[in-house]
Amino acid sequence: MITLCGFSLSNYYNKVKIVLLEKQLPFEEEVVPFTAKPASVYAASPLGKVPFVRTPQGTMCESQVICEWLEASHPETPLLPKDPFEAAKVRELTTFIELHLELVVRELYAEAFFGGQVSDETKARVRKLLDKNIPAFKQLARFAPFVAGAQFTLADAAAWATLPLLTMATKTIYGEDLLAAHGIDAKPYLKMLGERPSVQRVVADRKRDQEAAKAAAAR
Ligand SMILES: N[C@@H](CCC(=O)N[C@@H](CS)C(=O)NCC(=O)O)C(=O)O
Repeated sequence: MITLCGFSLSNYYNKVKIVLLEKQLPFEEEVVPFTAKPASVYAASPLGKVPFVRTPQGTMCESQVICEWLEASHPETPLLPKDPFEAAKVRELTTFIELHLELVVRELYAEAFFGGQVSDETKARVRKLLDKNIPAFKQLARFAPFVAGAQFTLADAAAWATLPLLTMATKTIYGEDLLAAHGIDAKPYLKMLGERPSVQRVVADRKRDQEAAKAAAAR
């Protein structure tokens, strides 16, 4: 049995969870605290980041590595095309989503979501990168109807986890949704993904955990 470790507020955790659900693999979940993580977390994930998995063969961290391992070990529900070139194109798009969008916009999260502050210098630097990287992503993305083409792939799990955060963070920090500003209307695409049972389960679990955290904070 696979144990997915992390928390439901994490976009990377939810990406892996969607892949597990899409593949209809049995798994358990283990909640990892935000702070004061026990040594067992660092033993599995040296930077203390989530998600990571516990498996009968050992532990593994880095969400995309986990997704690739799930794909290779359970090819019966494929989330990558059979053709190596087409599969590489899906990986190319996933890399753009995570490296050139998520990792860039992540620098805004402290202020956009967690009540912290981000310097004007960082905001300007991130803005400049996003103004370059979003059109680059647009060039590769297909939305036909899935982000890499006709089939749901690993790239959709990444896009579902990232695009709403990009919209929310840039709206809060710059007063405009930079995806929309660069001509990407992700709403119909995200609505379509929202109809999938895998996504509905992830959204419901996140809502449950957010409400429980709110209730605990009010106590
Ligand atoms: N490249 C990593 C990124 C994971 C990541 O940044 N996770 C965040 C939660 S979304 C985290 O654990 N942050 C806490 C920390 O860095 O201590 C992956 O794909 O798994």
